[in-house]
Amino acid sequence: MNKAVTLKAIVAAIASLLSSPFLIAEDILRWGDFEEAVEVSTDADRQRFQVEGWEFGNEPPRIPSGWILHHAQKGKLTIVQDDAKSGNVACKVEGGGWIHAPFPARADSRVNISFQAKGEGKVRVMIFQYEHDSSGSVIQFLDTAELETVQLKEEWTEYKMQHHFSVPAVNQAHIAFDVQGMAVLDSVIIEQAPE
Ligand SMILES: [Ca+2]
Repeated sequence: MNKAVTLKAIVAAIASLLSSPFLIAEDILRWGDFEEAVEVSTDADRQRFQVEGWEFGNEPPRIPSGWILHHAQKGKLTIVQDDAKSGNVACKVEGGGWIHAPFPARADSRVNISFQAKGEGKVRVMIFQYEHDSSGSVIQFLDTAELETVQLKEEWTEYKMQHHFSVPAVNQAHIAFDVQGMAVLDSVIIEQAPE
């Protein structure tokens, strides 16, 4: 083979590898370690973050940055400092609450999901799926994907699951936890699975 052609092919191959967003598994959920929080001390804060009806175990009340407390499935949320799996804090949810957090999705791709949890009862893991327009507004709510319901243990346990985005219109998703009992959650990681 012509040397110049070979070199050109190698350069092209390297360039295409470097431009691939899936070359290195990257956590696409920004807030899975619960390390940052915002205060929701006033009625105005609670309205702004749509957490009316939720109870809080911290004083002043705080919610983990990047996470949404479900507007209808309310419970009690506490940022716990004495028992974290990663960093300094973890997130305790009880009283029937659901929490969810957004991450980008691509139709026909797969994501690997892992998280650490401990507590009593069960956690049902779901993926809310959406089609967004280019400004980030919801065009349509797509089917919610049920992943697994895991039984919680007293000690920290890592749970792993995978999701395939089979709905063609999907371009945004939320990982959602329906806590049936009491769960302390930490180290939620979502990575694009290799093609
Ligand atoms: Ca943490």
